[in-house]
Amino acid sequence: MIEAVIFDLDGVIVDTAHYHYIAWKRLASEFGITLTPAHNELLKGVSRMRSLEIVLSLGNIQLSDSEKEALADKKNKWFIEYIESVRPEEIFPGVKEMLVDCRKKNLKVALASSSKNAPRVIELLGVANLFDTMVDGTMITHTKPDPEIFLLAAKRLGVSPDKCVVFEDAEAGVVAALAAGMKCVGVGSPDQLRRANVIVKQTSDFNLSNLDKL
Ligand code: B16
Ligand code: MG
Repeated sequence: MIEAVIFDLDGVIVDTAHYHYIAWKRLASEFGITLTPAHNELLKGVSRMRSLEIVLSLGNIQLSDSEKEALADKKNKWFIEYIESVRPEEIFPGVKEMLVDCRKKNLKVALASSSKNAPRVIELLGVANLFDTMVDGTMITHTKPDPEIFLLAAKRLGVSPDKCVVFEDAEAGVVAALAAGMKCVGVGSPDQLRRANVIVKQTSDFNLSNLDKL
């Protein structure tokens, strides 16, 4: 029996990927690199520093650790500016209702986002009260595809990993969920998510009555 549902943030609850994309694109352009939506897929779910390394590798650019830190900070400042415009209406259709439904079904609910900015985004969306616990990028050592973030979420909920289902839009996240011994609902395109137990186009397309069939 499934006892807990763990939601990724970016791409599952809200499209912050768009804000990450425009911030990385702005940074990439300073190095003469044209970032495309296909490149952006590689940045989803992975840490800020790993994302920067991927962007720099597109231009074969090698920098020192301190230079990379400065660039990651610069991108993050732009990202923080962009997300301040996030409004509650930006939550994906049906997701707030789904979170409420989880509560009604006595399921525990967690957020597990690699983003260090996740608490601010959740606050701007006005749904913090619908989560039993939130785990973000500041609380972990190894980011997705490592299972650490999901295992920590399960631990904080007091639920064993095999009784958790993860909603994920990124390949790295699907790999992390399965490595944690959890079931995974992939949100988005089958191209990136084929390892998930089931794939839906958008989060609310999944019917919570089917949780135990995964
Ligand atoms: P930050 P998620 C992830 O969020 C994003 O998908 C990924 O693109 C980003 O690099 C990562 O958070 C770190 O974000 O720079 O804000 O700490 O999908 O795990 O909710
Ligand atoms: Mg995501």
